[in-house]
Amino acid sequence: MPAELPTKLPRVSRTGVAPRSGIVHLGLGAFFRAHGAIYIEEAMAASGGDWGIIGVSLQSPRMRDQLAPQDFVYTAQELGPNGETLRQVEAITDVLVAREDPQAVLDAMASPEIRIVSLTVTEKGYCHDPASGQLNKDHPDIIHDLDSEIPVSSPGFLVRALQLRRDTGLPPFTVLTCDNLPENGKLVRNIVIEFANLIDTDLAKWIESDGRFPSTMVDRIVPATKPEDIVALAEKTEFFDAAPVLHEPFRQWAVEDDFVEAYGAEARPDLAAVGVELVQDVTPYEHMKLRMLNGTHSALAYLGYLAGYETIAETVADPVMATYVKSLWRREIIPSFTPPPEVDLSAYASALFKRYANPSIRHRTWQIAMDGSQKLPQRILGTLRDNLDAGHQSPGLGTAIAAWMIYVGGTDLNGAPIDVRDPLSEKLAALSAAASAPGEKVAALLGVDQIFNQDLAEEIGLDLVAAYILLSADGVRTVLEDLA
Ligand code: CS2
Repeated sequence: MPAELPTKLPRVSRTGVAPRSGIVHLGLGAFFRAHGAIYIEEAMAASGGDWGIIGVSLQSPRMRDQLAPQDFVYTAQELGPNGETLRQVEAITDVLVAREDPQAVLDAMASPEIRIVSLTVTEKGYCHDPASGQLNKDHPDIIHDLDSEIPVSSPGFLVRALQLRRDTGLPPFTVLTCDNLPENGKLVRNIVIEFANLIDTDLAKWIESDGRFPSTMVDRIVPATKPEDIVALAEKTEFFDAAPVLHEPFRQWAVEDDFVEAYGAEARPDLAAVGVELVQDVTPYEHMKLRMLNGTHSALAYLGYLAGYETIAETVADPVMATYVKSLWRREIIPSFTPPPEVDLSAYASALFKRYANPSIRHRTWQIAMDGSQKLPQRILGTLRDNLDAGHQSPGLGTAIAAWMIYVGGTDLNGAPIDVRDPLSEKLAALSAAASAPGEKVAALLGVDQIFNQDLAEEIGLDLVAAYILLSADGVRTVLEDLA
């Protein structure tokens, strides 16, 4: 039974004057509202500046409908292991719904006061091929957008809005991607320039010379808000907030300090004043975070789900799973990359374990398991590749991939159906179903070249078949115990 929302209580409301907008944010989900929006609000409080945020939902009107009646303010509930704190976030000034009114979104992005367009559109929102990083020109939204001035995809919105700015003599905005992708700035830059080249080569040249696409590493665990959370918060505050966010205390944001020069000191909020690490090169931070956090998150999501655990905290409360994830860090992930300067990776791993174990954060394995086809390359396959090149095996990561293969087959180890959410879910399920023996299933899934580099697929195939068979026959815990 879904919890009944306390709609009769007074709504949360704005306490001050709304800031003037300087940012358009594409993909206004819980993560950005619990991370970037809070940093930006704090930066405005510390050093001023007009950095209010116009949020854009690309598809659904839900966020706008929830936030508009409360003047776009919402509560951020920080859940520590021993207690919680509440704050009201007032940095969002408006929410637009691209599907309903794409022109309003373009107009906002092309207006002179906007100097940054930030994004959390998830991995699949870039419409690229995860294995190669290139724009996927066969993507239906890209086919549509190349042919129409009114876009539906995020690359389409970025390019068409930049085109409008160029045509009106404005400098470009800085594109600030906040998705968990490796070298995310470079990736979105390539995608935008590739797209622009297909519609207007002069535009592509202008973006290449004047556009700025800093890479970023973002980190904060933000589980999806559930109806029960909304009810519990209302009982505490006696106000109704239709869209609160729940998050852990930890946060980190490393950003390359490379914003559009034409705006001078007005090019970005004073992020350094609020603890954002402004760096020359974010790559080592991204490696660390994507491999150590997101890589193990995905491994625990598939294995934890198949072992019957609902959340990450429940998963790592099982000593077998705890030993598994600690040994993944020590034996397979830490040796695979060069850390950022002065970072102790063992300490980072211990801190991650405590974050996972925080029982107040109910982060579902099923939520993290979503979109695995878009996540595996940067979270797990790169680590595997580097280990193979260094002559090391990665049995723990191999077992995680085998678990993903069972998961996307759509049936758990007890024969129950799994609600698989992934842009390739139909294809993956069909490939798995068409093969009968485990060896054929593994081979068919490894053949999906949007995910797997085929040289790598060949090298890891036999180990994956063994892991797939063992997981299916003995179950997750026995296999992980034997790995220890
Ligand atoms: C998670 C991330 O859902 C997922 O795939 O791994 O959202 C993770 O919680 C964040 O990247 C933490 O910063």
